[in-house]
Amino acid sequence: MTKLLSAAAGCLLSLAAASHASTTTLDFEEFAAGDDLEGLDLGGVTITSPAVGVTVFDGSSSAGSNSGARSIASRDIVSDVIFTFDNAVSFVELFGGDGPATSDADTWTFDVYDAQVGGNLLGTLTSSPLVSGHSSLSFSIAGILRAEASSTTRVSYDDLTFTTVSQVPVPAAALLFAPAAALFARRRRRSA
Ligand SMILES: [Ca+2]
Ligand SMILES: [Ca+2]
Repeated sequence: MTKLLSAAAGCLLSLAAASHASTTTLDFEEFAAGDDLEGLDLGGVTITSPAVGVTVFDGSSSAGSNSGARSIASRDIVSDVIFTFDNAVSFVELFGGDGPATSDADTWTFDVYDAQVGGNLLGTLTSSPLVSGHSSLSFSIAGILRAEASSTTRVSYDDLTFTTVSQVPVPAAALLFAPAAALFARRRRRSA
């Protein structure tokens, strides 16, 4: 019986240490051009542009898109767009750029931080100049809680992908284990 108990405990403890990675991509296709996304939690991430707000653009306009017919940007298309994650992510990728009818060469910068507000800069990347279309920048770094996209030219952003790694909390496993342990203890007392 004791061996059985330790086996059960070992199984639960290994469950407690297990991690589960889930990857989400937001392509913004479910929105209509002009939709206000400022401050909305889109399922694990909240998007903001503090001065002007974030909106959905028609991908067939000069804003362009990487996927489908929709992209996002700040309302003035030049202000920073901030992605705040509910939980730390270990991977984040974003596409930035504009439509095929434009002639300016766009570069954009992607910064990642270890806190939802303030914190330390974990990494920064700047795209190569691109006249039309979107280019991706990505990070594989543990503990990203915020990403910021910026450009000095008019660009839109599309196809945000992020991976959240969640740990099964030990207290939850302990709660599962506690009633079983009490039951075993009671049975042992009765049989003794
Ligand atoms: Ca899209
Ligand atoms: Ca351009």
